[in-house]
Amino acid sequence: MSTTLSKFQGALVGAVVGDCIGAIFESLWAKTIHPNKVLKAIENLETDSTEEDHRILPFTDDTAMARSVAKSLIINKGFDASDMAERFSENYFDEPDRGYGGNVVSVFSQLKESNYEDVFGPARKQFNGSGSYGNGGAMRIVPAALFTYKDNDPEKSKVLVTQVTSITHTHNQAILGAILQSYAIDMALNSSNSFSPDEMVDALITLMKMVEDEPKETNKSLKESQKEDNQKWKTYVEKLEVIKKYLKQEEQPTLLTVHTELGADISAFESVPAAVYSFLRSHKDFADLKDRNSFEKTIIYAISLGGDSDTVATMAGAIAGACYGVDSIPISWQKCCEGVEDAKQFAEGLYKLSQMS
Ligand code: F2R
Ligand code: MG
Ligand code: MG
Ligand code: MG
Repeated sequence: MSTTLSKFQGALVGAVVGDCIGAIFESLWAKTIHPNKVLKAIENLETDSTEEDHRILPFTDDTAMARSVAKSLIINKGFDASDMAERFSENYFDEPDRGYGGNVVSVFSQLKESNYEDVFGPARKQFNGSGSYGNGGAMRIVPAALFTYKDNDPEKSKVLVTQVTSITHTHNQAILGAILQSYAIDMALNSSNSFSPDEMVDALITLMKMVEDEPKETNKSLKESQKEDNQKWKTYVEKLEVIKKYLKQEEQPTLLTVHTELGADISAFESVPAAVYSFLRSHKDFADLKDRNSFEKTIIYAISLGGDSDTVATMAGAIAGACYGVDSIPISWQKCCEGVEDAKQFAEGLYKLSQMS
């Protein structure tokens, strides 16, 4: 298999296993989860996978929406807003119990009512016009990152990510979070296993500085909305600077420090940086996880941060899988997660498109 195809499959399968395994813990909304507890659940899964009638962990909304993004991009060979909106909405009405966010479901209803003609209107109207700042855009963005990989152009990537996200999420924090997640996946696709975490975070800071400094035409600006929300953090760049500081420390911060400073909740601003850090931090050693590879460490660490564990793990898994390739994802995990084979097919479809001129 070509390295690029392995990385495409790694990104999509990594996202699926992060979602399915992370979802075991999502409903706890814990501040942190002891890594031994996560490891125990994973060991049970690994033992279980040897049984013929082993259990299958269901995927949640994170994967359901990523599948729609992948299918729509592949079938249309590009972005078709109405088609993607219809897939999101129809999928939700077919399987409403996948654990969707509390408010995004009203966007699906309004999209259906408009017969997918007013594609961006319903999302814009959310939360009195400020749009959703949830991580629902970032959690599903991996197929868009794979689609724009061949262009090697952050500007093109940003445009597609903004379009795909804005069908449901128009708040700047949601869009910028999806852009950061997409840039991290793209860098991982372009990295070897021996990449430098310090250099990667510097490169992300450079890219996000450019994006965050741009004047915003639609919606409220990030600064305005944050003034209203009275949030402690101003920009994604500041969060990336915190990650840079962590990586330089001899001892990495505690889970609680990371949970508190970077966040691990349902907002994009308080979850995408945690996913990026989970990936970068797992390039280093963990005292208790010596026999686990960097992909496995990424997932275990991301879930241990607690909070929105399926979503932090799906985003971290996408980045790690894009870096280390599909062979880094244990077969036992792949066997136990719903939607892995489909993810491989979507990766092939996106890979074929990336090979066309
Ligand atoms: N929601 C969950 N998990 C809980 C499962 C509940 C489920 N009904 C069940 O028990 O079966 N997980 C999923 O939601 C996250 C992604 O959410 P998304 O797509 O961003 O949803 P939404 O509704 O747009 O936003 C989520 C909540 O964030 C708050 N919020 C967003 N923007 C806001 C704003 N501008 N002002 C105030 N609040 C805002 C609201 O509370 C929204 O309901 C992922 O974790 C996914 O796994
Ligand atoms: Mg979910
Ligand atoms: Mg590139
Ligand atoms: Mg979640």
